[in-house]
Amino acid sequence: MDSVIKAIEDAKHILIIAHVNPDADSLGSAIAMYTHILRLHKKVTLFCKTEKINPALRFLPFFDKVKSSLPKAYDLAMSFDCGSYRRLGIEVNAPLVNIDHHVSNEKYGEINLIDASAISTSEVVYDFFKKNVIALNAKIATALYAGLIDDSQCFTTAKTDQRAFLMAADLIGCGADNALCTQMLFKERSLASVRMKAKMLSGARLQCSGKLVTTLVEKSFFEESGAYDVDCEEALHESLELVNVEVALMLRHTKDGQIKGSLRSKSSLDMNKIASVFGGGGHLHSAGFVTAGASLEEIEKKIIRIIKGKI
Ligand SMILES: [Mn+2]
Repeated sequence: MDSVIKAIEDAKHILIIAHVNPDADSLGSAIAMYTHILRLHKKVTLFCKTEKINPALRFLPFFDKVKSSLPKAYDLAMSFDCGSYRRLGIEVNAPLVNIDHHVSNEKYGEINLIDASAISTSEVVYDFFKKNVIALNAKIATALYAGLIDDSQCFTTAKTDQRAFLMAADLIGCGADNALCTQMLFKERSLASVRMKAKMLSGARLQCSGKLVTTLVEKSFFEESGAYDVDCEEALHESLELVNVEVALMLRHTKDGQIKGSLRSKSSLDMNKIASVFGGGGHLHSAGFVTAGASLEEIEKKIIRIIKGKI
């Protein structure tokens, strides 16, 4: 029997974990599994450490069931889209099933279901459901589809392949709501996020003969715009679309006084490798890290030094 199926079968109370500051892939994948476990009439808790989750994700089924406090007891935990143990935001006190697609995954689970070739964690969950002949209802399909279009940026990233489209077609057939997902993830934005984007893009700088674009997000940007952390993503993606740009770097302050770096590329330069210099990781074209003890400008300079001559 599949080891994950057996772990679920043996458990009495399962803790489903999305990573801190969840995106549609992490929360969508977690919700798909949560929905499946509900059907088994097992006790299950949907958990995310972040109290204020990006409201754009409120369309996901069971969004109102996400808890930011832990249950007293659980005997199995499952994490989704968490490349490192730190991303869970908690210490887990039970056997852990780690389901992910980051090439940098630290394999911190008792069971690790990791497919770095998958475009999204929701594809890993989808494959798991298919392999074990688990039926997809409309709620599961919508949650998985949200992860797929978010991580593939609506089928535009380099990793988008036949598998992605076949999965999409099947999910739509199972009742995934494409109009709702695309509306909420790509066509609806707050004024605060637009203001944040304006600040970020007006300060963007070209380096390395115009092949690297860097964006520094000052603390004041958040206070002045009222934007969420996740609202920085769009400007990062758009900066990568600039002509001749091959790598986009965004550096921003986190609430706990650290600096978060996000790297995106359309070249073959390995972003996961660069992020690992700062203790982070991710994928070939997309990676991130959290660091401390230096200014935004100092980290920017260090990355320029690493990248110079390579793109
Ligand atoms: Mn993902």
